[in-house]
Amino acid sequence: MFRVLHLADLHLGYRPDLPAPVQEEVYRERNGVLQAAVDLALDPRRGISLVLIAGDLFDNHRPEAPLVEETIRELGRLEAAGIQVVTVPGNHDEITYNDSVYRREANRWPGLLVTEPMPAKVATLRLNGDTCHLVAMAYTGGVTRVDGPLKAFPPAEGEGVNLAVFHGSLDWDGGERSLPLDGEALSAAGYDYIALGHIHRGGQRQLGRGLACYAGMVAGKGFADPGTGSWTIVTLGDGPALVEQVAAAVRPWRVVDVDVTAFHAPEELEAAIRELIDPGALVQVRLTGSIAFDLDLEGLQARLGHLCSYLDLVNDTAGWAPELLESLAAEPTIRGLFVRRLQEKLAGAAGPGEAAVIRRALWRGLLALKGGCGPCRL
Ligand SMILES: [Mn+2]
Repeated sequence: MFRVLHLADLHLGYRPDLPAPVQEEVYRERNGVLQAAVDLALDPRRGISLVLIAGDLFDNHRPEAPLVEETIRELGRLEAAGIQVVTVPGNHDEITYNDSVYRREANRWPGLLVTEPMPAKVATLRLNGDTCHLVAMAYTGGVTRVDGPLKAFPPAEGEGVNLAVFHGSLDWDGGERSLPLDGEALSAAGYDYIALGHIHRGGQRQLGRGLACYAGMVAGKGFADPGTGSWTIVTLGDGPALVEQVAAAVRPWRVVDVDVTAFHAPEELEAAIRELIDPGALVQVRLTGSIAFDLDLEGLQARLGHLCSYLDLVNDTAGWAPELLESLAAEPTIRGLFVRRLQEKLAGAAGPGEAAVIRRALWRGLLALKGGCGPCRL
């Protein structure tokens, strides 16, 4: 029996889309994820004997020199401690290019660097007394033969544990730039565990007698790609593969939707947002529904922004509440006339695009008529 730390999609070197100085902070923290992984693998209580990196270790094929040095140093710590390490290039850090980090540093890359352009047996390892056969490949543009999902996988060996490592997609829809893998062919090959990279949210699937698993990206890249916040540790060699997720100390990216329809005053909304802000996190609050009061996003940002690492307030509301518009339309004032005119236009709008423009005009116009709002905040 042996244990594996399955890593994928660390995307070292990625700069998140954040304002300075929080961008620099998050960038440094994300790059520290490899060191944290190595510390975890070196912890004797974890009993790890193999570390797999299933692609996209770096965010691009030519990472900055200091980051490359740091990475080689970290992987070298594993090697020095007798822990095997296998690196498979991905699609962000593709080996195809002449100046790819994996071509330039191949001679001193710690452990096994996979360079075979098609699925191949790359090693037989002894891990904690067990024999482990390893199949892997490195997608190489112009060399890897791929015209649809890949099917040519070498069959598993009869004795020992059979492991495969790929950076690719089991559910390829033809649109995305990735290595497509055929699930049935992988089932038929008979591997015990298929360590995958590419799908950042992670996930598992039974394939024949084996288990295919996306480790997922540990530390997030942004609100739309928030990361899993956990490490993937696999126990093999004694029955079916057993996957454990262990919490990682990374800064979370959180998205929360707040329906503003329920609130009657700005103070109520502000109190509700204050309640749901997670202090250590990068937080996006998406406001939805319809609004019964003047929404002052700048004011909210100024008063609440310091409560977390970063606060992104997004106005996804449909506009003013219908009851409010009805009462405004009934006013014998210029504002009443304005609302009535725009409501007529809205009723005759040619399509959703035009309706959205009219709602925006209504929004801006009403704020301007209230006076003092200056250039619209919306
Ligand atoms: Mn990736």
